[in-house]
Amino acid sequence: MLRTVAGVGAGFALGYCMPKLDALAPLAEPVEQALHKLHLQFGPKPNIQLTYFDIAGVAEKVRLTCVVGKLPFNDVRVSFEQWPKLKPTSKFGQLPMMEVDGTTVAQSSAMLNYVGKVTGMYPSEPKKALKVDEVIGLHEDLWGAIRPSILVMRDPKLSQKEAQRRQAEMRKELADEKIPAILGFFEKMLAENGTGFFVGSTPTTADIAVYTQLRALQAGYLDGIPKTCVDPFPKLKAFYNQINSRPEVEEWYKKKK
Ligand SMILES: N[C@@H](CCC(=O)N[C@@H](CS)C(=O)NCC(=O)O)C(=O)O
Repeated sequence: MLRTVAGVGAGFALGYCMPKLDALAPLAEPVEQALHKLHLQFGPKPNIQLTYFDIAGVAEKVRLTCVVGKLPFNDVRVSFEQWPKLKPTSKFGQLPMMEVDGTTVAQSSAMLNYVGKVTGMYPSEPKKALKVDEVIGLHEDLWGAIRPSILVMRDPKLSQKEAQRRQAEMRKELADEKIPAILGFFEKMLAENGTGFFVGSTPTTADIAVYTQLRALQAGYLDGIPKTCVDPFPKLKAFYNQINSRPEVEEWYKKKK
């Protein structure tokens, strides 16, 4: 009986408060960011070591979230020559690996979520987090589309010439269809959000993941993918330029690859 009364009371209180909480929603983001900044500045910081090859690859989104979110980390780079010795000691036989206060984890997406939460760049509000995850899922689809065109060159069953022929064929389809289709979806999302960021009005892990991807696409090291592939998407290009010209990002790329 008491439980029923308490349940009805709580339900009523929630029903009464919710519309008012909704009205407070615009304040939530800046307040949350400010609290995170204070916590990062004065609270205990996790001790993070991120180990990866000396390339951008799948770890760059994690590194750059730490950089933009001002979360110190130990940036360990392993050469391809060192790797065969290290591989048997790694968690899943792959890099990156991240050590957080003595605990080692693998999987760059888990690392990105973690540093996003610590820096406040992964929203705690579930609907915003859902949007961030949606963008990150699309960026993973784009990598998934590109990956076979990289792996084909390592297929032991193919001659060098045949691998090159297949890669060129895949890259043409990527450049003409798959990449513009996904970049078009990104463009539409930016237009819908209207702040220059993918979600909310401050950088999230989604922005950083897409930025590092656009950076790789425009670097020109994927044969057959034109460096200009982002140019037909003005909002995406402006988004890229805006992240690219943040002082901490410029500083980072002055020092790193
Ligand atoms: N899903 C993993 C993929 C990790 C992965 O593919 N790592 C590659 C480099 S990007 C690797 O360690 N390759 C060396 C090997 O497998 O021996 C992640 O995102 O962390």
